[in-house]
Amino acid sequence: MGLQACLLGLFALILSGKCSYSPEPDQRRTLPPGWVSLGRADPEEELSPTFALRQQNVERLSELVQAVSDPSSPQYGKYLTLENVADLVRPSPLTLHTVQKWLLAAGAQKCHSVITQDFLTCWLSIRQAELLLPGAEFHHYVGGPTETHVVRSPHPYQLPHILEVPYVTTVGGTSFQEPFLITNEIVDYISGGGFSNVFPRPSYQEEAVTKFLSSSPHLPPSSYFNASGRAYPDVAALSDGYWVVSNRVPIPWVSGTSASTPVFGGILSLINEHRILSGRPPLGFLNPRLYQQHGAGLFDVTRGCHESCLDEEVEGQGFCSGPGWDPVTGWGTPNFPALLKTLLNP
Ligand SMILES: [Ca+2]
Repeated sequence: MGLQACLLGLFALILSGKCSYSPEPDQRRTLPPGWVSLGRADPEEELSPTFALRQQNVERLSELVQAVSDPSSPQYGKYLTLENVADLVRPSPLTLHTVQKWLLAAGAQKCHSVITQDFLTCWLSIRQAELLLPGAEFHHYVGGPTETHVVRSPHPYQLPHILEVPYVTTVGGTSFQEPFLITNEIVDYISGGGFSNVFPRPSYQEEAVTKFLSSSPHLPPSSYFNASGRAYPDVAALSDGYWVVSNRVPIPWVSGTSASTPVFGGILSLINEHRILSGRPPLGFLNPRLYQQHGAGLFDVTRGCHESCLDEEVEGQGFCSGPGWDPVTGWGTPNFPALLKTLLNP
């Protein structure tokens, strides 16, 4: 009893009318390498899932995010306080009442929220949680570098909430053309990239994506991707051949965009440090600026394709990189001195 467990996978996404209240169709349901199942959870065991509540004024918030992220706007860098955001997005009394009533009726206890009131965490038994979320069946898993214990449902479940997360900068992967030398970067075939089935294309991407779609000589068949969706990645970084040192043990040849993403995040943190030292606000949501600047400060990756479906029609052929933005490496990989220069002001 009282096992601390958390649920991070409670994503209910808007899927253009096809599948309103279920997880994204390509959500991973197989165990990642290094994780093992310990079997089904005891029905009387307790867990504390977190629920995302529908926010208010999301369109207004979107306009404000656009204004503070757009270097040509007088509002650029003038961020809202958490209290300002809370006043704007706090779920309506009806939403709060409906969700609280739904959870309390299921037996949820000791619920607590956050300042914006758009997340609610409650304690439930496994039995209650499985009744609350039709389709769910909770199991114990253990894995990862620190042998973490988690409780997850390997089966999809229904959930009457909506959560939106399109405000992220996504990072693709590259490898060196000659793997044993620091040479030009080309596409790492494992790089993620393509088009969202969930989120429409944001306005800041319009020019870059339209240009790519009209000029790329190697597009997959149009039935294989949603050309009007939010395209990704936005940028890229090396994702091949890292040495990771964990508990003083060096592990060679670590690869993947889980390596390139923190590299790009670290570089942006360094740039933010320079901005703060010179009296500027941090960069905030980068994407509008990134696309307005057409990849200034980044090395354009123009060679290589990533892998796609391994079926007879496309035989693994995904999108290919090319001059300028592409849905494999975005605008390219960081050239730190140049990127710092271009992102330091205003
Ligand atoms: Ca490119």
